Amino acid sequence: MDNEFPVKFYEIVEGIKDMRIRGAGRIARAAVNALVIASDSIETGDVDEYIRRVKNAAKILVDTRPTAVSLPNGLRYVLNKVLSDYRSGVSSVDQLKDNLKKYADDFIKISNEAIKRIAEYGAGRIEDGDVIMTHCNSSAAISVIISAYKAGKDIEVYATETRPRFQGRLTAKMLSDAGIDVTLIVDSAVRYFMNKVDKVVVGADAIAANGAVVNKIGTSMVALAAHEARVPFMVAAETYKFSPDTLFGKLIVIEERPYTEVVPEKWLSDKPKIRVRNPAFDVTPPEYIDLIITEIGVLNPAVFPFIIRDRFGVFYSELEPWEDS
Ligand code: RI2
Repeated sequence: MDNEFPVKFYEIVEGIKDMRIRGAGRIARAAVNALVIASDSIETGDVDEYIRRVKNAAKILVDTRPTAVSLPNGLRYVLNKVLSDYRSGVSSVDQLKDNLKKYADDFIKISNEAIKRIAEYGAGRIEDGDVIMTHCNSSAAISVIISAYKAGKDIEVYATETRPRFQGRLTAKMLSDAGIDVTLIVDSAVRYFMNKVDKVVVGADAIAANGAVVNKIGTSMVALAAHEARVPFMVAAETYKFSPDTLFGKLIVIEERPYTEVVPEKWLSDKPKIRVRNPAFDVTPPEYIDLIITEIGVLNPAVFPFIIRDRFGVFYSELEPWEDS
């Protein structure tokens, strides 16, 4: 590993890669924070040099995990604004550093505020007495469930354990710490329990231009079981989970993680005919999704991309600000 940036920067990079820092929203905030650390460490009075090195830091961060679009979107938010300042003639490195820090703070604030709004809007869709199923560990989905509970609704949750990394245990702990009754189930018990469930709420790592949701592996099976049982399936996601690249025909890359997360290396070592695959995410088609709960409102998946495009505007030239133009 090179040492162009401070140790703390690389700790965040490695933390995102090996999932000590995980959850799409948290990854984005951590990456933006790491960009500030890198920016502050650049010792030069030459703005061109500064911009080149900040872009390099963003490139290192964007390569850590390929699927959660919140990560590039957070970096895009900050970097595009800094590049715009640079192009419009800001010629002091210190000024650009200050601006970058401010834009990063803005993004983190937007991100935290979004979760509060989602919690508020989503809780409105949960009724007293509801049994809710969730998959993996999404701060957006959990905020909806806890907010409904705090509003006085008597609810109960089924949480899948979420193989192979068992993020469901985190979810069960977080919800039970909030006072909610939780049943932890193996992923393959989803259909078995679906007839006891009133609503499913999950998070998202990315939402495509057709309204399809990319989330933790197994989500599409939960959606299928919910669809069959006529159980409403809701996704809680900040608008920066929308993948602008998909508007321009690009596909969301599904991360495939090491097989050692599934079986021990030793177990596989004497079985040459066995291959273990470990995709971290899958795609749930919009037909199986009833609602997407965002900070700008509760949306039907079909209209989601249009609203996002109209509201925020997406320009092809701004998609990869870390690349040299
Ligand atoms: P929030 C997670 O990915 C899960 O797939 C979760 O549903 C999604 O991010 C959204 O999480 P991973 O980092 O942003 O565990 O809602 O692979 O917290």
